[in-house]
Amino acid sequence: NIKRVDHIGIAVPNLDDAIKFYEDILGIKCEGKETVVEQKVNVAFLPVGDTEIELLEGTDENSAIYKYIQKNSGRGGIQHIALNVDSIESAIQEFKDKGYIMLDNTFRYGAGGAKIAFCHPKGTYGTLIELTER
Ligand code: CMX
Repeated sequence: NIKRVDHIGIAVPNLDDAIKFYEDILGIKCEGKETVVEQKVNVAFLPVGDTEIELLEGTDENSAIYKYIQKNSGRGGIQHIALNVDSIESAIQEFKDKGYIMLDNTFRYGAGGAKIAFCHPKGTYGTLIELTER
């Protein structure tokens, strides 16, 4: 029951610098910012068609985003792809039944109040996949 790519999560060292690049060079407007305390991220939303680019800056050194950027020579890059599902609870159960390693056994609330759950990149050919229900 995956309907579309909900968003692409891009880790950046500095949120405002990255927003400036997307707005001034690519002409994609930032339509909001939010801090998600539980995920230790500052997020900027840049809608493109029926999907969104999500720029992510870590709020401290324990943030998954901060670690990801450290591993990528300080530059950042695509950190995750989020897929939109009808029911996150049934999607989590279905993935687990099929033997996938879920990082979240129950959903959490992420940016924009969406219900989210992550699949470990080891079981997904190297891409961190986020399931999202809006
Ligand atoms: N995409 C693909 N592979 C990744 C990855 C990513 N984003 N992050 C880490 N990995 C790989 C590492 O390269 C490593 O591979 P090797 O063992 O082959 O070297 C492996 O996964 C384990 O990495 P690690 O450094 O030991 O583990 P981390 O402590 O960095 O944790 C992960 C990795 C995915 C478990 C962690 O980032 C996580 O729990 N992510 C889910 C939450 C999250 O990403 N939140 C930020 C976004 C929040 C939001 O969108 O609101």
